[in-house]
Amino acid sequence: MPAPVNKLKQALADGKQTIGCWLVLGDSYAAEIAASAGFDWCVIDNEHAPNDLRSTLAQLQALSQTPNQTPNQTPNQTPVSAVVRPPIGETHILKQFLDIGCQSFVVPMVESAAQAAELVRATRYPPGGVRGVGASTARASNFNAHADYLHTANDQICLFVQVESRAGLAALPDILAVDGVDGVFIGPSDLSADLGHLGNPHAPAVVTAIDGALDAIAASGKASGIFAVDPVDAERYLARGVSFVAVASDINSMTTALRQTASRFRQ
Ligand code: 3PY
Ligand code: MG
Repeated sequence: MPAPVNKLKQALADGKQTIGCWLVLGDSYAAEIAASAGFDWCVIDNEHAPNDLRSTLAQLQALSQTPNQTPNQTPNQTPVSAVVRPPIGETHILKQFLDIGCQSFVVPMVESAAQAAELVRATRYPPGGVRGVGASTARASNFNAHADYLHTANDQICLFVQVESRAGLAALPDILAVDGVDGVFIGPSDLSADLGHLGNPHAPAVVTAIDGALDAIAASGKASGIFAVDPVDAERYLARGVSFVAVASDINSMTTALRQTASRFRQ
């Protein structure tokens, strides 16, 4: 049996637009709720959330077992796609996430084609890559039930690299030319900081830079992604054709709902 087909990679290759939820609570119970809410994918964030290998594993397990089911609709028995954001794009960190069964990644702070190429190699077995071979004892191969895992795993990896700095923007054309990079994800918060507008991703210079980057990504034929939990931003980016839009985060949804309810009954 081969490695599981990566539905997200397939959808992006088919030119589909997808929406997702960022998981920053670091909690598998919350992941289970997000998994059934109707998103195409969920990102388990290890960069800006209290996650580690074990909490990521618990969330991968929750996501893989929860049918996607929006209220009052027939369940879509295919589980939501799981994506991991590592704290940083290091080969040994990616190796561990790969072995616990993650097939899709959003890697922060990529600033050169060489760095992007190294990430491609980190996520692929030799001869094209440097991924360590230990999957026979790992969840990735369903504990060796996927007998053809080693020879089929490379084709099911979906890799987004994050461009979120001036250096990343300058290297964008070269990054887009790297074989094995499925898409480029823009991080508006870090990008605005590096452009001199800390905390203001809506500054005109930032918006212009983001739009220019999205145009370049679209022209390359690769998938584009962006973090846009403000619904006005999300609608704008979806209308622009962005293919991987983070339209929600578990913490954002929770804080918004709880604060609204508290404020309503406090009055
Ligand atoms: C950013 O906005 O910097 C991000 O990385 C989004 O998660
Ligand atoms: Mg960022």
